[in-house]
Amino acid sequence: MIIDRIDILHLKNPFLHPFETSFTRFVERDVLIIKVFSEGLVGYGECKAFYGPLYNPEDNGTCFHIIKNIIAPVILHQEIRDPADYMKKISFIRGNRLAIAAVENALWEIHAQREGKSLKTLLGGTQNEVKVGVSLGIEPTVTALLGKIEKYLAEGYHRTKIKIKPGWDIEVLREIRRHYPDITLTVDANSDYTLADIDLFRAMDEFNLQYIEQPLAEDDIIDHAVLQKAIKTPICLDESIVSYDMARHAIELGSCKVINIKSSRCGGLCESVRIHDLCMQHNIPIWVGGMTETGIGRVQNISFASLPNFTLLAHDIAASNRYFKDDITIPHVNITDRCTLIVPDETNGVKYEVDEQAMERMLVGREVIK
Ligand code: OSB
Ligand code: MG
Repeated sequence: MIIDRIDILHLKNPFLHPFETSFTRFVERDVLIIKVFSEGLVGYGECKAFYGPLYNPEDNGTCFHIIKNIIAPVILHQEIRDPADYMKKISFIRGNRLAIAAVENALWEIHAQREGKSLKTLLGGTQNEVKVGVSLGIEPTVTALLGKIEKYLAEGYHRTKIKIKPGWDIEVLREIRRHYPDITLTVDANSDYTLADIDLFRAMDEFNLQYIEQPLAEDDIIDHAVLQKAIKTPICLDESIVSYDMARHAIELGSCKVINIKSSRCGGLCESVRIHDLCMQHNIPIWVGGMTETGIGRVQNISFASLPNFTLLAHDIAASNRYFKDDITIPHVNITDRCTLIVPDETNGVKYEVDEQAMERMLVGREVIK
């Protein structure tokens, strides 16, 4: 495929309700959509960065710079055989994986159109349907959080994850378990604790959590290994797993028993399929994480979640209406009555298209690179 043009669309899609984590309170999805043009075909990739470097070191500003000034000059008007060839051509770039992944995801879409195959088939997906869980933000009161839990349990979500931060943890869990002793429950700390909190995590063992997600620093796998040895509850790493090698090191060190794979965080789907395969060899359960993405990213996550080792755990790929009134795919991402998502493939007729008009409604800026 010859790359003719790359547009970077800056959109803002308001959240139905604010989403609060240990690192910020989101009120909208402020996002870059990468639109790649190639010989009459178009592919879209969602850049998963946020308005600031809050979750990992990148943000929309750094991604815009890397895509416009570093990646585009290397691939524009060049022949790119496939996404793997793209990864080779930009392999001189250190870090900046969200930016690399945004373009990689768009190239996968063009590649799929050229091959006449679904993304699921190209990635080696085997499942027709995947299970979803919900991620719930920090609320002003425990009562408000219990109301949210009730709402999403009624919709059938297979796992409830709550965001925690110092001061919003043990007591909240105690209240949740008093009301819901048996639900599948997890917590996500987004790196807000240190090894000094080891007793607090020991105390969490009594709540029968499926896993504790990213308790310690985003760039740490040493302290996580110490913590994992001190507690019974499995640690699930999110932020720390940025590559195949980090996953390999974390598994070797015993830093976690579960991994959440976000293809964006790991520089794209090529690298993420390798991490999937590695975890399968080591019996490490995995699930697909989310970044409150728009429909474009959500649909690509569904295809990735169809790979064979994604069986045990529910994914953070909620329905569009978990976060948004408006979305940029037709149809919006909707869950089935079993709270699953059907994976688009060549045979089942499930198809999502990008809603250009919806993108125009949300547009706050456009950069055309050619
Ligand atoms: O840590 O998994 C996370 C949202 C934004 C940034 C980081 C995370 C999250 C979520 C939401 O937990 C997952 C989703 O529903 O998209
Ligand atoms: Mg997380």
